[in-house]
Amino acid sequence: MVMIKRLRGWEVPESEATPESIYYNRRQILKGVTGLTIGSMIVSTPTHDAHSNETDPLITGKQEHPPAANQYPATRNPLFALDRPITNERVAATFNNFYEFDGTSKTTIWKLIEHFKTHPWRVKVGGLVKQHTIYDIDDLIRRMPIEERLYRLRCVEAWAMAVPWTGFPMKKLIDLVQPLSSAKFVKMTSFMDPDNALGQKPYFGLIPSGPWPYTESLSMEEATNELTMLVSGIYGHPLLKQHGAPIRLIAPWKYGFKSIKSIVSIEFVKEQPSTFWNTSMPHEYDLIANVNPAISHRRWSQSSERIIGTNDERRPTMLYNGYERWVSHLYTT
Ligand SMILES: Nc1nc2c(c(=O)[nH]1)N[C@H]1C(S)=C(S)[C@@H](COP(=O)(O)O)O[C@H]1N2
Ligand SMILES: [Mo]
Repeated sequence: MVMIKRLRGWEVPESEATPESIYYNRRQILKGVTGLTIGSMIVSTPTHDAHSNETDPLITGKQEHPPAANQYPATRNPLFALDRPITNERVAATFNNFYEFDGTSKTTIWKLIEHFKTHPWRVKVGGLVKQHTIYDIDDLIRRMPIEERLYRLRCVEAWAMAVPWTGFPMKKLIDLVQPLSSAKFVKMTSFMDPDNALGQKPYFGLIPSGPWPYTESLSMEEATNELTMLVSGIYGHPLLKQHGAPIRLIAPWKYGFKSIKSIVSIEFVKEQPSTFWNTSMPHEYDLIANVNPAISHRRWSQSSERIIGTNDERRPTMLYNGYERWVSHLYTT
């Protein structure tokens, strides 16, 4: 049992899950399949124009019916400046964690995602809240003040990127639906579609998966923090499916796994809910999961991070991923 559990892709750090030799072979394979010069793309200095309003036509994953498509690009909020270059869009779009589609590789998601249906899409808001509502995704985004923000994203596996997200503060939705004072946590749930998302089958080969659907949770204080966004776009256009279309969370001071993709339900609850990671691996992924260089993962250090899209540049990990100013008052340690 323990042996089998140790084999699961998400239980090994990225450096072990994707040894360099395999990584470079994959680059060759990608090159063969698409005809792209992926080698130069991966090591190039990012120069992407975040406001191009166009997705690279060679990247699969475009939504067939992107919601509120004419709202892009949105105005960039200058408050959220980066300390590093924006990651090249192709790098970000071809290196993903999305276990619903493949729990063993990050470089296959963009090729497995075409049959994922993101339209029609509704988001149900319920639980301890005055306005129980089912939003059509197009209506929801049009009702909200969308803006662009440059944020760092740090995966618990110690890779990091920095991208322009488009979305709205989660607080705007919370203000609209009016949670009751008894609501202490927000529980978010992703879609369930094992026919198109093969990772949701109970086993990948012999390796058990789940518990599906993917769920995540924030405290009300975290959910209403200025940084917390519901995101519908990236690089100045609607989200690609591999990034969690049509709507996902971004909480940039927490490890990436908290930023749940392709949300179908937002529920206000009294007790802290269980989550995908905390249920499947309680010893390795805690519920809070704030980025912290001083707290090692059980099997690897978190003191530095690898910047994807560079020639393996490493940077020191920052407490709260550099967002201390916004969130340190929420925590005692
Ligand atoms: N539904 C769902 N959301 C998810 C995941 C997932 O597997 N399923 N992976 C998480 C992890 S581990 C990370 S690091 C980020 C990756 O986001 P990206 O692929 O857009 O970079 O998404 C998070 N959200
Ligand atoms: Mo992650």
